[in-house]
Amino acid sequence: GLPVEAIQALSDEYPKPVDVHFQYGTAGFRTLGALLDSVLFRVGILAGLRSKKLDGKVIGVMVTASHNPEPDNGVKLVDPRGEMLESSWEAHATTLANAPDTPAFLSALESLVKATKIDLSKPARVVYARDTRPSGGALVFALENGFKAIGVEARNAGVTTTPILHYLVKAMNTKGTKDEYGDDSEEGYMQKLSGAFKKLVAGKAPITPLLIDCANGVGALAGAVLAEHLGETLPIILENGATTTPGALNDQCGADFVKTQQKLPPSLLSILKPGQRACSLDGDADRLIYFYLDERSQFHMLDGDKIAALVAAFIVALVKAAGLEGKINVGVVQTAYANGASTKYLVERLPVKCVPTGVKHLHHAAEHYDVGVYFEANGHGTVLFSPETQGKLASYQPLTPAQSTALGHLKNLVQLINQTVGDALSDMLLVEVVLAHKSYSAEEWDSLYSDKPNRLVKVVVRDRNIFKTEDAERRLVSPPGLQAKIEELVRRYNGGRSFVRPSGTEDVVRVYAEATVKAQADELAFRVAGLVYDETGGDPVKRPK
Ligand code: G16
Repeated sequence: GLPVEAIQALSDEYPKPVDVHFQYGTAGFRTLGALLDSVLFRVGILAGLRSKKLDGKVIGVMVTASHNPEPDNGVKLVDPRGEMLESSWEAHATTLANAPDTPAFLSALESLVKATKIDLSKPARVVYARDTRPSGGALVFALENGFKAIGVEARNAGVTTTPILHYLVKAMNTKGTKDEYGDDSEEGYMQKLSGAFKKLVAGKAPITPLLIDCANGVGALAGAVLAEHLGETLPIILENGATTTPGALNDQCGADFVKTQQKLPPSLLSILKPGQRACSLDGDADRLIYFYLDERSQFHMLDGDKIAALVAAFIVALVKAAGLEGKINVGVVQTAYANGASTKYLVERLPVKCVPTGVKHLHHAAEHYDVGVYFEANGHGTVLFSPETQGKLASYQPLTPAQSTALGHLKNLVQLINQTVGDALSDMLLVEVVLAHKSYSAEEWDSLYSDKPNRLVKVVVRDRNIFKTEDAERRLVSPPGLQAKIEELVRRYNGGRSFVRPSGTEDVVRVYAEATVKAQADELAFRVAGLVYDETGGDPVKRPK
């Protein structure tokens, strides 16, 4: 049975805050760090049970709130292959987190063990890490007490990026098998990525320095180690690396700032030179947005859609050059946030699918292709090579030296790309490889297609849960009547498109709008936000900025 006494004694130290409802959503549990102690303790136990359920396979636990403000924090579980927690367990996580007191928590645990038929005599193994948030240390302590309560063999991966934690989970679970993913250490990750990168750019012209905005987060630490491994092959300039300055994380910098504000982080104003390539990471380094200033010092952003277009076209060309056309099919997965111009560019070349926001949706859809390229417009994404595709690449006999070269590149891409989850550092190296192969400047890459002007705003509403969507979040079904009003408005704008969805990570509703002209996109977004506000407004209310 469960170690009831051990759990009881520790659980009483972590009472659930009253009047708070926790939900395991798109990005795990996420809210103010100060509210999360009990959740972390309980997640420690849950992770142990998940591992026992999977016969002692290693489960990952990441403590982060990624792109959200510094006072927020969160926790997400990683399944044995380095992927997001299986969705049926999200509900179990939510149930455990909301048990009002220790007896209720214990009985929820008993039900879980029974319902999912967990053999408690199995071992439990977990690897865990956190980002640089000030609340992280105390939350990890609560997590560790959860491990103690249920008897987990736990490995502390310290302060590191979300994608590195995912890598570690997969590496630990494949260690010593024929599918070994890499050495199960941060050093192993760095060597795998930098080794593949060096092979892929060998013989290409020297690469000019790349500036990285680290969002004052954990990407600065990992970025510094990666820069050392890359040396001269990719000169890196790290900016916004103030990981210990209170309030600095994601503030006026980072991938989410650049994407939503569509402007340069002010801290880079006097640093970035026209023509120079730069990119921003987010708070846990799983998102990536590129940008540059043109000769007139005008800002241009290259978001997740532009990355998908660049990378998908490159892989299609390599597959063809290797003589594998028709044998390996490449497809792309996007969400409703994908810029209309990117979707148009892609559907003319490849199969494209649209799914709801959240990496797990994109990841699963991408698994249906031989090579699945998935990116959210916000810069979160990766490329998946199916096991069959990897088998084909391994056994294929090229007929010409040119085919052999292309095949080699494809095999190295499999090593370079973090296939467990979107990874800003791995994606950055991928972009740099394509640019080096095509001798593209940021400006040339940007010219693949022109983004349609767009605007993203948020509306604080009393209850975001009344907003329900369908058709991959492109249409609202609730509150009733609102969708018709939105469509009525959209029709009045040239090239107009707009949709509304509740955020999965913040207490807000998001409104996205596109139009042929920027001022019209802005106006459409504000008017739709106005509709949302009128429908649901009340206190607490902030007019959208
Ligand atoms: C998380 C998810 C992303 C998703 C984003 C959406 O990002 O991992 O897949 O796009 O949330 O946020 P919202 O639902 O608030 O619009 P991250 O980078 O915060 O982990």
